[in-house]
Amino acid sequence: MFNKILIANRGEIACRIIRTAKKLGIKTVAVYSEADAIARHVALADEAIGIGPAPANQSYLVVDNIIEAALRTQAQAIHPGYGFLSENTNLAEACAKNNIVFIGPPVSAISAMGSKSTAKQIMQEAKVPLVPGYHGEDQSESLLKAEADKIGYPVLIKASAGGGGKGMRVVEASENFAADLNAVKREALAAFADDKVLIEKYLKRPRHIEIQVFCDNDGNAIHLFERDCSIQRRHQKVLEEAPAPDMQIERRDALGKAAIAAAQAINYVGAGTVEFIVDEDGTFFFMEMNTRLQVEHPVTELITGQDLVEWQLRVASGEQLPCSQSELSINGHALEARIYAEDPDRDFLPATGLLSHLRFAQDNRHVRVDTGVRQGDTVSMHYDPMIAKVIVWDHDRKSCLRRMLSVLDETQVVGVTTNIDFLSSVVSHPAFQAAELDTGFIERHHEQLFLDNEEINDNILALATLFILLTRSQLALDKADSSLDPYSPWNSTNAWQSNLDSSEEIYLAEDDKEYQIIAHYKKHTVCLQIDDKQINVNGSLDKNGDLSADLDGTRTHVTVVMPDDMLTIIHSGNSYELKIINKTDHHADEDATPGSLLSPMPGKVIEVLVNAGDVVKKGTPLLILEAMKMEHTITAPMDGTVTTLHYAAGDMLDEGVELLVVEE
Ligand code: MV4
Repeated sequence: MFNKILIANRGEIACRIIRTAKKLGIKTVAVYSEADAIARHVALADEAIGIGPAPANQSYLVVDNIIEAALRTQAQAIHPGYGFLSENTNLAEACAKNNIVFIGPPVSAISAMGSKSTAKQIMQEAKVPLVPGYHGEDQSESLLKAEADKIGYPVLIKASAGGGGKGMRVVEASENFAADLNAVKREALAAFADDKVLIEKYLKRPRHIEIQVFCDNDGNAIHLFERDCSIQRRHQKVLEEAPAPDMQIERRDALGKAAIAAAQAINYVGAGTVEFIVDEDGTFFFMEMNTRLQVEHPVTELITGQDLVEWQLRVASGEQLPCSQSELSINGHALEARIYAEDPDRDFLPATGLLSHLRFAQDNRHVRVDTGVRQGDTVSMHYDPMIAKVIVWDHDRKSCLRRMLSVLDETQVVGVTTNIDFLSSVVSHPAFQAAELDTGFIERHHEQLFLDNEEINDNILALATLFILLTRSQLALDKADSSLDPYSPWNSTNAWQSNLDSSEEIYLAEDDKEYQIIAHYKKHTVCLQIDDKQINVNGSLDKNGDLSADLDGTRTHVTVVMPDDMLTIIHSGNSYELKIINKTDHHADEDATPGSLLSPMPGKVIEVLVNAGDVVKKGTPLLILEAMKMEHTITAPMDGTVTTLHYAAGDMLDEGVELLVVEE
């Protein structure tokens, strides 16, 4: 086994790998960009080496910098995690040249799976089932069209070099074939500099089922069952579970055998995932093989009781697989939810910002939270916006889902918008509960999954006001001299007494809606008047800032975070944001220039689609922005003329800057 390894990654996966290394007594070296100097993965590692500026292509993606860090610290092996250089043959080759072990498969296996059509060719020879289709060398339009006609419509045209859903088009009928083919070729050439395509029968409601495989250097190969990853949005997985609901034993066995055949066809070594699409009748077809450890590996760990990173380290150091196929079995059910900094109501626009408050459920036998951030860290525009993976285990699927909902309710993030409520909507949806899973789930149930946020109600206003009054009287008490108070400093009765028989007005605002609350101080409580309703309130603040409140005799417990004049109340999974309005120096926000379009996030301008002077219609695409692997199109808010353009393709921008102006 190694004495010291370097982790060529960041975030939760770097932390995850360090955890197992520590367990095995292996020293760890972290690498970090300038944006990550005080990141959690750096703090957890034994040593850490800076490898360059924040943009990944100047740090985490620079092979030479990673190799140099490993040589300098005398790390014997490099674990690439997922993403970044994990499926990059240059890193694997550079490792070999420098006598460092690459914790991953052989270069030949990575290359073999890099092209979709090569992969399909190999799998066909290995008798792994493929979607009926064409993946040959002849790319003439007439031949491709003849193949499509033979398969029968609808067909799917895929870019051979594609991935992650880029460069794909469904052709509904023969007469559309030529136009769709040209569109895919154009996209593929622009995105991958390679316009080779393949054609497949289009499956209407496929499930995404993948098999975890593991191979060692002695030719042993086993599988660790399946994961169902059908719940995706824009080809990004959102929820993953194991085992797949309703999986028959015979089918699992057949999938496992096919996955092992796929791995052995390319002389695989280490952890790999073979992805299949499964038709409505259960027929399965090879899709692609991922030659790395996957984000969703924890669900497999929870149902098998194995540590896959430990397996990777053992196999990479030359040991045989830790157990045989017959020693593995499925125990219970596991579900993973990916918590992202993003806004589901704005088409999952990535969000950035300071995590001013962050609280996760406690890890235990049923709950595991894998994260790379702590309270006070920043989600920046430079990397993937995933905040954490929440993974739960229970004896059966129903209990597992119930537990996930309660763990999501306990997850508190203030400072950046997240998908937590959206995840809860998916998990509680009757179709998800009934395991009606396929890759179109989110689109099909769109209406019900994007319910409006909970409305602010009188109780929330009362809780906010109570928190403000208690915090303020606490500050006054602290000032007065806490040593004079023999009782708890949070004793609220004392606080009220100084204000006996007086009243005051508190103003709170949500967006442009303003609320007035009048607080009448009584001997032991405060009576809050909100419109014509009265609520008697009392309560106290805990050490961690949580509020225990009594509203007309009903006790509730909420978390309140108040950096400056923004107040966030987190109450059983819902959070409410209110601004505290100071009436004495209140200025109306200055109106932005009409027609001025602001950048919704920090990012890079990919393309400017209009020129100054162009006449545009409401909804005309004007400019394409990219941040954190996602593209966003800015469209005209009304009919008008483009008068000012501030940026060109390639420019980097901050959030909130004026991009261009459209005048009526
Ligand atoms: C398909 C398909 C239907 N029929 N192939 C999307 C990403 C790429 N890796 C494969 N994908 C698909 N291939 C045939 N013949 C539907 C998809 C697909 C999909 C697959 C897995 C997970 C999510 C998906 C979302 C949309 C479409």
